[in-house]
Amino acid sequence: MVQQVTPELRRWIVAQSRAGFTPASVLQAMTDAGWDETVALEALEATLQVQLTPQAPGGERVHSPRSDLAEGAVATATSPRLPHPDLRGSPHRVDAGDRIVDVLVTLRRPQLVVFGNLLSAAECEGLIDAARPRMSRSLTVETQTGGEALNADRTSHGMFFRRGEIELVSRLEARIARLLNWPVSHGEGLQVLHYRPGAEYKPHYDYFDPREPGTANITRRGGQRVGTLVMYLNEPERGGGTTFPDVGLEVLPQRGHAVFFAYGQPLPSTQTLHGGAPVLAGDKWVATKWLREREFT
Ligand code: PD2
Ligand code: ZN
Repeated sequence: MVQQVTPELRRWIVAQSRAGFTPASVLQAMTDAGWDETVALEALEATLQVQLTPQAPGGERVHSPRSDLAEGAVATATSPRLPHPDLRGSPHRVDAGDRIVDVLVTLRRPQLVVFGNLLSAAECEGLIDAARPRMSRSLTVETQTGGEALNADRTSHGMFFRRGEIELVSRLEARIARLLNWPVSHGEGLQVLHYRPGAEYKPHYDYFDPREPGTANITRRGGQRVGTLVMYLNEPERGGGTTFPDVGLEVLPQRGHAVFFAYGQPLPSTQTLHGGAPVLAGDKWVATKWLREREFT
């Protein structure tokens, strides 16, 4: 369903809040009325300038606002289109064009899927071999300035392939585009990261913070990031999981597997805070594909 936050909806949210209903109960009324939870949260956060986390299923509700969301307000509602695998009918495997990929775990919030066998062992080796001679200490995008800088929170080494730079990269980009229903043109170049023992990537969001002065410049090319695919190219002996602290999830690296998550808005309510836990033994190689709203040139 296409859902869009209308002025009528905003007025309704403000009225419910003035009537003394808690944001959590207003959220519940909106989801009861058929609103997508992500869209409802974003509308609430934007209208009331609060930050919310959704109630756990079965969570207690003290009292409810009137569920009189104007039909007119609901009818034009839209959620932004996001990269996503087609999981209608709960398939265990999905067709990614040149490869059948396993669906291992799905989560609604954050919107997340763990895939198995997205890459073959030979493809993982091929990416590491092609990346190895070009590795240097990872930089992070500085949203203060729009530039890049060394960051103590990120102790991996990395490099970027240009889109389509080698046949292997093109093949993987086409597979990812088909899997996530998002055009190759909307993806950044593939990044390869190498973590040695002790290296980590502290929890962060992959979207660019709209409040930072450098963000307007960064998003001129392709708009915001809306999704991340982290592909595991090897398996460290211990540690090195990708963690999602808001939901207590850790995805452990296995060669050829991947974790994908999407974020419709650059907001913490997407619960996409994530990090790379310290590698305790062995080393860890990943390839990350970031997806943008629009064509990334
Ligand atoms: O290597 C990871 O597990 C990891 C964790 C958090 C990678 C990224 N973020 C990233 O590339 O954005
Ligand atoms: Zn990240």
